[in-house]
Amino acid sequence: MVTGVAVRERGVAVVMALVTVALAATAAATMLYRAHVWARDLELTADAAQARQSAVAAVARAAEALRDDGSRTTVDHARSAWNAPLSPGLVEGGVVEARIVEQQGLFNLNNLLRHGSVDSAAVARYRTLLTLLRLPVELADSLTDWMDADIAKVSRFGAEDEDYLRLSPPYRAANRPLARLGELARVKGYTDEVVAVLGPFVTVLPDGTAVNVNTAPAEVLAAVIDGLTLVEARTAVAQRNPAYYKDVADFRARLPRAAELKAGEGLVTVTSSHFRVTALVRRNDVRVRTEALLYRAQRESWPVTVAQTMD
Ligand SMILES: [Ca+2]
Repeated sequence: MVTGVAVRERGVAVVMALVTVALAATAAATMLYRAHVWARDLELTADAAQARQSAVAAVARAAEALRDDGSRTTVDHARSAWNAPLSPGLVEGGVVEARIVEQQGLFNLNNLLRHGSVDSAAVARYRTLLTLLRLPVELADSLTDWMDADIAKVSRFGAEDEDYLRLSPPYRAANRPLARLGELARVKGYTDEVVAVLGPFVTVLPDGTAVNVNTAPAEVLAAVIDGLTLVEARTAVAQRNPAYYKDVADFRARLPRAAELKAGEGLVTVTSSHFRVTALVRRNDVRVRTEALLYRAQRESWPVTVAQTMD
């Protein structure tokens, strides 16, 4: 005869067994899930590692393209072989979009210093560029102060430690050449709006670089060549396509009012030594973006990586 107590005990036992089974199932599921997540993490780690390798390979491929073109040609212009996208699928292990962006058509902000001292002629050219871009010329003062070694303001529009230390969080002026374009955001007056207008015309390279007249926008040409108007600079830009400037003498000869205008010695060139390489690698769910500044010392030499970021 089965008593009520026995039924209850059996019932409890059944429930316990069910709970145990359920717990075991949950534990198994959890372990499976963890194993899955772990495997996924491993996959992601492997994808990320391979994507980074592909990004490094893309930069090496760009360096090779620059060396190849440099050893075959004597001039750099918009239709140079390096100015084509490096085709996707070039590098194993994912989709790669890579591109070489020539830098010497741009106004090098580090030219404001020459061997560590302020180059007032270069600052004047920068003011011209700011004017042509309809930006406040006072931006030249705050950038000069940011870069010059001293802590005395060049004008009331400048800014040094005393100004930046009042900010929250406080920081100091760099008092050295710019390390990267993004640094402008720390300089007085360089708002997002200003940088959006200025950015396409400027670059950050080691000091003392000349502007490539075959790649520079009209605004940059008009800024670096004393007396050249923006309209004349636009004509100079139109003239180089399809017939690029073969050398500086060719450029000078084809300038309007050639006799009056001085394309200063060392200020302009028809070749480029500095190139930025951007590469985006996609591999499954992983994305890796790299940007490298390459310096080609001689045309036939292998470019060296001056700076590189990867994220
Ligand atoms: Ca300073």
